[in-house]
Amino acid sequence: MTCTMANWDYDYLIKLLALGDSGVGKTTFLYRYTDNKFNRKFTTTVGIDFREKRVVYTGTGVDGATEKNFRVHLQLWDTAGQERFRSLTTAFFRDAMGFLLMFDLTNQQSFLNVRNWMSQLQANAYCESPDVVLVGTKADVRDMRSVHARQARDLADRYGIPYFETSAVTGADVDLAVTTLLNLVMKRMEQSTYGGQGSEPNGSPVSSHEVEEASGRKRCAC
Ligand SMILES: Nc1nc2c(ncn2[C@@H]2O[C@H](COP(=O)(O)OP(=O)(O)OP(=O)(O)O)[C@@H](O)[C@H]2O)c(=O)[nH]1
Ligand SMILES: [Mg+2]
Repeated sequence: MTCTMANWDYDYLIKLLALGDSGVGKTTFLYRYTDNKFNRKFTTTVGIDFREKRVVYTGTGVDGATEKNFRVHLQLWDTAGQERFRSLTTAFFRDAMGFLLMFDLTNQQSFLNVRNWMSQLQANAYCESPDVVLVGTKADVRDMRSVHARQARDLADRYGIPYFETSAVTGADVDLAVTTLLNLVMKRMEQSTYGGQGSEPNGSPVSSHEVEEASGRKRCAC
């Protein structure tokens, strides 16, 4: 059987990366986003992994005014939260264009650690203020919640980044969090393309041959 999506051309290859403590739900979130399914089993990520998805982004054309649809190939890097993989995972920060910084709404410590993850990002990402979306996971587990929405929103405001509360069980706001991050990244790219600098970040338009599948799980050889 031929997978027609595998042969699509695309205009942009966008690399997003999920980070946060072990167990906050990075793998489960990405699985919900790409496959629209929930996985209850906890299998900790070893090192790094990635998933892929094709989406359409509506932006502006060359004149900076006309609306145009761009085919975007999303590469979603899934990092291990465990400390022992830290040097490997932070090495991947440099190549990513946007970040899903996740904590578990039922785990106060994972929220306190957001500051540490942010420092890691500032030290290792493409610039000191990369495009980041803060994500509070497991919003469906209401009775065990230990992080108040206001606390999280205050922190996100301090960093000047959007904040979403998501559930991989119900799918609530999973798409919205990724789409918001994609929009930030694409806006930045449009600015650098049409804003006078004439250069693009490492997400410049690419041809389809670099990608094998439109959706599904891939494992890095590292
Ligand atoms: N109820 C509920 N459980 C969730 C949700 N997201 C993740 N989980 C559960 O939390 C556990 C850990 O999820 P993972 O996605 O494996 O966590 P991770 O952040 O990838 O962990 P590492 O790979 O070790 O960094 C699993 O048992 C998931 O089923 C959610 O939104 N709601
Ligand atoms: Mg994982």
